[in-house]
Amino acid sequence: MRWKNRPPGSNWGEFGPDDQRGRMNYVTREKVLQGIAEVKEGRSFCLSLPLDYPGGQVLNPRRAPPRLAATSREGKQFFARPLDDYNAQLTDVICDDQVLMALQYSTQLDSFAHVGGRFDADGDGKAELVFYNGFRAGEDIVPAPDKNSDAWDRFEGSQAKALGIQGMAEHGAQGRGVLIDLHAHFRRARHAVGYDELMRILEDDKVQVEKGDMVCLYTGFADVLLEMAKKPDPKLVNETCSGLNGRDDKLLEWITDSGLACLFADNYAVELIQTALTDPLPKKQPWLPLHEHCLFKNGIHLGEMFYFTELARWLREHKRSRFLLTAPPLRLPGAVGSPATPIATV
Ligand code: UVW
Repeated sequence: MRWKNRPPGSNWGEFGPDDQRGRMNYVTREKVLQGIAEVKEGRSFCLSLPLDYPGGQVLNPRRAPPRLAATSREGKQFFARPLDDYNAQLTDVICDDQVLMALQYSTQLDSFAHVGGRFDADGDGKAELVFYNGFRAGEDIVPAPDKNSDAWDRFEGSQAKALGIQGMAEHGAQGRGVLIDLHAHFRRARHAVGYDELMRILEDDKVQVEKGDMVCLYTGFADVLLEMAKKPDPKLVNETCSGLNGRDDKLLEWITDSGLACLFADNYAVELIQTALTDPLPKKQPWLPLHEHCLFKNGIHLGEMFYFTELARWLREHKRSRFLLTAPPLRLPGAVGSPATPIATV
């Protein structure tokens, strides 16, 4: 066993001592069939923003937008390159390119390596840096050596040897999606939605969440980003739209008890971030309590900055909330997060 103590409110060990799939284990063949049973019209919706949104680095100063560049060979750019440059008999014209981008810049999925906690898992009286199911920082989630330069690759070589995002890709990340339309209730008010309000919304909108469902929250935040056309207003992004209240223990308990498999939103962090990183705090606590509950304690993948607008409108018009959801990340070994272009099919 990797741990003697598990954090309160966690499910470590539920799927075995070495499990790295978490609640995706609930997305079984039966759940895929339930998702497929929701396909009645053959209509699909792209649930991704253009991956060069939000624009700039206002939302997160660590995460830079994508930079595209052509590949090259022998000093020649391989973009609109006619191959008769190499062989007079060849008629092909070739483009290919590469990208430099933060993997969690835009529409994205978080692996369980994204957020861990300082917790005494081995029972020696000292808290260590651990992740879901007791995987360790330093051994399993390994920072890069420091090259001491100002270049983008200063910390090249960081690696999630365990819990990387490729596990979700290997699962397939397909099942039954359920959309909860927070925007219909709160419009663009900045509001941290707690358990009582969420239960009222589920009842009013006749939405049922069952074990193994992939739950999606439409808040309208991605619409605000699109309207700002890649020049996000730093004040507005912190003053608009709803998110879950990660400090509401009843809400966290519901996430556990509902059996939901993963939680995706069109806002920045699924939960509403309630304090700045450096705000003084009265006691030790997580900065991102819903991330802690989902990624660290219970193996529930999060997805952020999805694009749900057209799907949400269609579902409301057709008095539906369920659909087939296909939301794989990149199968990129060792990565913590991944851009995504998920699809809903109704
Ligand atoms: C942060 O670091 C705020 O993470 P996320 O993008 O998952 O909200």
